[in-house]
Amino acid sequence: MFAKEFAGISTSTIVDEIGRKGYFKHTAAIDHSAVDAMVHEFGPNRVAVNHHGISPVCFGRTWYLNQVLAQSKLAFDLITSDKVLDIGEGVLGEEFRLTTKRYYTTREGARMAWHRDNKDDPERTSPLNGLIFIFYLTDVTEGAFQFVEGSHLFDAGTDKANFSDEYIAEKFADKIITYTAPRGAFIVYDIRTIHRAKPFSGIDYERSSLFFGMMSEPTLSEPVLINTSFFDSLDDRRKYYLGFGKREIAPAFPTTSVKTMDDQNTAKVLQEVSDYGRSIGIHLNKDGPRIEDNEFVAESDLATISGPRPLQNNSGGRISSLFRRKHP
Ligand SMILES: O=C(O)CCC(=O)C(=O)O
Repeated sequence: MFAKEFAGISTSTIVDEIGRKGYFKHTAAIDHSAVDAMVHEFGPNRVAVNHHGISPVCFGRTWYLNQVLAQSKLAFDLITSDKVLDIGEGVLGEEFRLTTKRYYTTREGARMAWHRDNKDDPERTSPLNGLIFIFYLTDVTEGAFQFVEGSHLFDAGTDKANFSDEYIAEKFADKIITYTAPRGAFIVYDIRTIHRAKPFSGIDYERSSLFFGMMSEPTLSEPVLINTSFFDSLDDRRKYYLGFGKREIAPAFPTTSVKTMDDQNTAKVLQEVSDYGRSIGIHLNKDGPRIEDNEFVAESDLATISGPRPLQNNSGGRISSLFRRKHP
């Protein structure tokens, strides 16, 4: 999966550069064929209604799929690769845990504040050691990763983890690096670095990336779901890294609900549900859904549809009647 030239760069070169500069980047870290195959494994970005499996969530103008280790074998192989783990060990020492991971797609209008990642509270940084890896999965011409060079080492005048655009522009304009690069490029940086994804507007463009982080602090991890078909054994280093048998305290990022969907996706979900509803005689009017009189599936038919035990009715027949509506 790693491109030849990148695979040939020694871990010590990468670790030394992170030590000196706070980051290391390479414009051709993974082959385009592996990038495309990974994006295919992640699947399309859409809100899946009543669907078994891992699916993305819509958070404003950004799609997130947090459980990448359950969804993509290539992402699993990359995140648990020797190359990644050796870099982690070189910078953080023998024990470090995967704290966060996500496949995400940023669309026009997405906004992210300048921030540091060494925090367990948006208002305060903490003395945490860690690294973030970002792999670009689309050619990044807009919405690129931006960072303030050297900011992992300096006091930014506040111990807050988030900064306003004005503050950064005023203090550090000459230190901002904007990392536009082709798909397959990557950057790994110290979590104390001040950074953001550059906002963009007025252009129909999407940026997709794989992002994951590791910290020496062992408890700040998000929940990890893994597809067990992706490996047949794991060594102790990987078991620790993935948090086998360990507790985690961070919620899966980002926290979402029906209210975090943008207007377009709310409309799409409503359309999908209302098209289906209409096809079985449920119509939306100004007072809410209206159910036409219709024929219901017999209890015995339901048993064959849903398995040996029909759904239990604990609401006076109304809800289970809905479940039993016959398809036209
Ligand atoms: O994707 C980027 O450019 C930055 C992402 C980031 O900082 C974050 O998700 O916290």
